[in-house]
Amino acid sequence: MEKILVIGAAGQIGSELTMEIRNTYGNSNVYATDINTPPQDILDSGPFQILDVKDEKGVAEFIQKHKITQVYQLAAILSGNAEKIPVKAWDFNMKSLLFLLELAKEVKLNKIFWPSSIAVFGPTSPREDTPQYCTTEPNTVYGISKLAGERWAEYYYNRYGIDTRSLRYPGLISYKTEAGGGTTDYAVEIYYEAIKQAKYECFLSAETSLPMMFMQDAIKATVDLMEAPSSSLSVRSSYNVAGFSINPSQFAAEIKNHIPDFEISFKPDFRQKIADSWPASIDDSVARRDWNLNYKYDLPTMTEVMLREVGKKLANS
Ligand code: NAD
Ligand code: AKB
Repeated sequence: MEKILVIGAAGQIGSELTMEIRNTYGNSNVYATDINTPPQDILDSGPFQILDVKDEKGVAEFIQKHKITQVYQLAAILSGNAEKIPVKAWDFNMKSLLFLLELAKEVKLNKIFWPSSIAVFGPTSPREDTPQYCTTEPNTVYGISKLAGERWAEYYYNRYGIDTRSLRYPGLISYKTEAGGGTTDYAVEIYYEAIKQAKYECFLSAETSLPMMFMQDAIKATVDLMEAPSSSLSVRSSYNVAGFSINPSQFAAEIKNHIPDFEISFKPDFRQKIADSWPASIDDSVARRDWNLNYKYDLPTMTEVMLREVGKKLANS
């Protein structure tokens, strides 16, 4: 019987991933933790505890007390926020992974999931169809920490046999929980502002293409990777996952199909430089080959769901 710990369960990914894993493994076997309170469905459906990942002793005790066999470590400082506090962000993003990898040597964890990002790529990586293996010279502190994390995850797999699994998520778009301080957050905000006031001022320029993915597809990819037999995984750093490539003008055009008077304007800020250093599109062929990565949503199907669900949420708030 697997006992699963989710660290960062109140966040954009954690709030949805926790519920999905509970459906598979049973509510009482999935322990949600965070320093913030998660959505009501997580509180109602299974165990939740306030737990700070920086409290290494507390996390170690929790893992031993509940006989945890798998950990999803989602807490991190994302790209936009990290640029404001570079050294703190490096420290947080690294320590929260490394101590867990060290702990896994002592307490036998069957699997660890830790997300990486398209931020591991930089201005010297190919910008279109960025391959699984290519030059990775990120110039953001977030990207540097994700790249180092990938190297450590692979190192612990090779040296100690710890079953580490990871995805390089693109920008994730969802309606349940707000985005957490990244460069791709505009792709979530745009739906809220479209419904609230039929206009949006975008912090990236009109033609800035980035890879994006609807949360449902990201959750499915995560679960599929975690369920895949260990022997089929050729990548222990982190797998490229692509989603679809899209820019703010294209988002606006699609939203206009539903809200004809929607207007977008552009006022690029410090996040433009981050976006310019990232891939516009990703080659995910290695993940497709190894564990059959696939997606259901594109821009039109995702937009339909986003406008409907964000609309309901705003109407009830
Ligand atoms: P988020 O900021 O929405 O969620 C992170 C959660 O961690 C929050 O609920 C926060 O309260 C919690 N947290 C913060 N400090 C903590 C601490 N000290 N102890 C315990 N919990 C703490 O982030 P997210 O978007 O859900 O991202 C989760 C992971 O996925 C991160 O590693 C991020 O880098 C990665 N990722 C996210 C995206 C995306 O588009 N959302 C893309 C690529 C990679
Ligand atoms: C961010 O913008 O920081 C994240 C990511 C792509 O890692 N959404």
